[in-house]
Amino acid sequence: MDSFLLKDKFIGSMLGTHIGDALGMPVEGKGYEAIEKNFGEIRDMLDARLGAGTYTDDTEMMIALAESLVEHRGFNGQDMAQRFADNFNPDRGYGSGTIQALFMIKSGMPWEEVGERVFYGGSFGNGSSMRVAPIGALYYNSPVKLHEVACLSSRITHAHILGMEGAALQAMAVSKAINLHPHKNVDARQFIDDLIRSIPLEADIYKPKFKVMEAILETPDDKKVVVEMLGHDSSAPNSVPTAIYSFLTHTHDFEEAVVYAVGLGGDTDTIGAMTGAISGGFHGKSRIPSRWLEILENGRKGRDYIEMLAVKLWKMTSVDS
Ligand code: F2R
Ligand code: MG
Ligand code: MG
Repeated sequence: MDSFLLKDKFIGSMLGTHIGDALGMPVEGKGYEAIEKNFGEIRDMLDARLGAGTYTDDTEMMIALAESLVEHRGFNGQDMAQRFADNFNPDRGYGSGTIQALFMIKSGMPWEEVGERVFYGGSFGNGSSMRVAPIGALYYNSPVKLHEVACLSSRITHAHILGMEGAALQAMAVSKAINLHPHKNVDARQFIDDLIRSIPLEADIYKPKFKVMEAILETPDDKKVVVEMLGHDSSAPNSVPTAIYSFLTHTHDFEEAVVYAVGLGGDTDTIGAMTGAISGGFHGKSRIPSRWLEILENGRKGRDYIEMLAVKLWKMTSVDS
């Protein structure tokens, strides 16, 4: 692939996370009917929490994950755990299990021991899936390494098999999107088949979900069916497939994919962030609406900083390959 297209896709995937997160943040927890009734379609970033265009835990954790990959030129568990804890701003809105994990890390517990203590056996929340865009990018041409690092990064806070498989699926979906040419049509069934084949799925939840997804590919407008069949809550099994579906039913346009994801209601910032990561990896930054890029928060660790991290990851792939 052309190196500058690849760079655009790395940036698109990480800024896509920020955009989906910020667009969905003001309506997180609301149902699709309430969103429709009160806002119609959400196409512009609303003022809530820390302001219009600001990010939540989804992007804050993605930044920490990327910082660690860049600093160590790959995975380092103790460093990544420490960066999650150091970046933690409770005002961004974190899940209860992840807060528990971050306090264990802050207390000095080794990273390998933390994840399994959350919910006595590990969390299957989507907190480890929402942050993996940098792994999907860095290992876009190394699926075995991608799988290994996605699972290890999940284990820090989400050691449950469903949490780890969710993170691996989301990272693999980002990498597959990066590998596709943005001007060519995407074969949704092929994408799903490739995805399932790329990840050794032990738990008996994701494969049936992908079968259902194939069956409802033609009916995205029936939000009731989509939400009932795929889910929209903050567990990984009820949100990672939903994000992949949002991308696959709207491959022609980044904006349409993310607006659709947020419109499904429920965990809107996170399903928006994961859809934005996949769709941004497919289209690249250059096909993301400028009005969205311009409104993103841009302080010390904001839009430009995220772009700089994406560029560093892209440079790592050209040096190492
Ligand atoms: N937390 C939020 N949003 C609400 C913020 C409200 C806050 N009061 C505020 O306004 O500031 N969003 C973020 O949380 C989600 C990611 O959650 P994460 O990091 O996975 O957390 P957790 O707690 O580990 O898992 C989420 C829920 O899943 C259920 N669950 C997970 N594992 C379980 C297990 N083994 N047994 C039973 N239940 C389990 C629990 O209900 C967890 O709370 C994202 O939406 C992000 O945006
Ligand atoms: Mg969030
Ligand atoms: Mg959320």
